[in-house]
Amino acid sequence: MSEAVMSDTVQRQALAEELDSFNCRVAQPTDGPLFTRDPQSAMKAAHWKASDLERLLTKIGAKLKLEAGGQRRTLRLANRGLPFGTTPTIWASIQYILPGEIATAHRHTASALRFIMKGRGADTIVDGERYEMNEGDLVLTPAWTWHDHEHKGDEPMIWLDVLDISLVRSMHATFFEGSDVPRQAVSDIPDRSYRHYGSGLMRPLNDTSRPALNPLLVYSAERAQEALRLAAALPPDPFDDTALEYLNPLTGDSALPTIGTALQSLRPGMHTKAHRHTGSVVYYVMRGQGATIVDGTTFEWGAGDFMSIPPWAVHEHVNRSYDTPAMLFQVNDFPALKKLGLYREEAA
Ligand code: GTQ
Ligand code: FE2
Repeated sequence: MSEAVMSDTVQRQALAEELDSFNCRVAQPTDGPLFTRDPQSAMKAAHWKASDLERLLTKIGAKLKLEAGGQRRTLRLANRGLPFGTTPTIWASIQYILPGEIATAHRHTASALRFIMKGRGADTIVDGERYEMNEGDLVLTPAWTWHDHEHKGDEPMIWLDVLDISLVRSMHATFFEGSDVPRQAVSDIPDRSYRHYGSGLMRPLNDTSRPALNPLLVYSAERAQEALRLAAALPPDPFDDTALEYLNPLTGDSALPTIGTALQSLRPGMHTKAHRHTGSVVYYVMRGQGATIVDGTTFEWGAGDFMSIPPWAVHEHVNRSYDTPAMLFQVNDFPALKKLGLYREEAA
């Protein structure tokens, strides 16, 4: 058969095979476009109701045992549009720990945080510092820090875990190490970071910390909520009302380099303006009653609910109460996007 009568398909196939043998290719008609005009996220907006989560947590508490090797008992907040993760970058899970249990020591390159939802009497050790975990506290386990948790109280305890696992995975930078001992040794000064940096106002003179690593590991509910209360008396931001970000007190950057954390309050009767931005958000409703409208879908929420907002989805928030503020904790991936020059936002 001469070249001239070869079908286009056969020629194309032959070319593809030749290129492939050199680890090269040209665009094929079956390929999707290289670029889209704006982000086309496969992630779907989602809503988890407190009553469902409570029932499911009790169920996994009865059915799943904690074992050595660094396993945790968690309910992962999944997304129907994604093969993995709560958002394209973040895994959020609810950890359920029973009195007397130990979640044994390990470390990983994924950055992590805990936000305490319910209960008291558990503590966590992070690189030798020990912190009691109480409702509303934010505790960090920056990348590659050792951490373990023990529950010494007498009621089940639950907290939100957030890790940038999807981001770290996409960069093929996953490392994990389990410890030989269930719990780490605690250093002579078990709360050094809080004593030095916890005010958020001062730092040690002649500080020798490496500023890229946040030296502060715990943000108490009391101090964070007092800051929010003060800021909530100011005029509202049109899109977020009052939202304060937890920060690294040495650099003024976000508390973790990739994951953003914020406490938000919506004043009574507030209905924010709609906007959209790159980056994904997971919300936990601490108190109040309201609604979030995401790309035309309305999620009616109450205390204990979770919601997730996909990248570039138009969203607005409503406080349904005319006398009580609503308070929400959010995690997002804005710090990662900003560092890469990918953060954008616009009013709807
Ligand atoms: O508590 O260390 O939900 O390593 C997922 C991975 C919790 C933890 C999670 C973890 C942890
Ligand atoms: Fe962990």
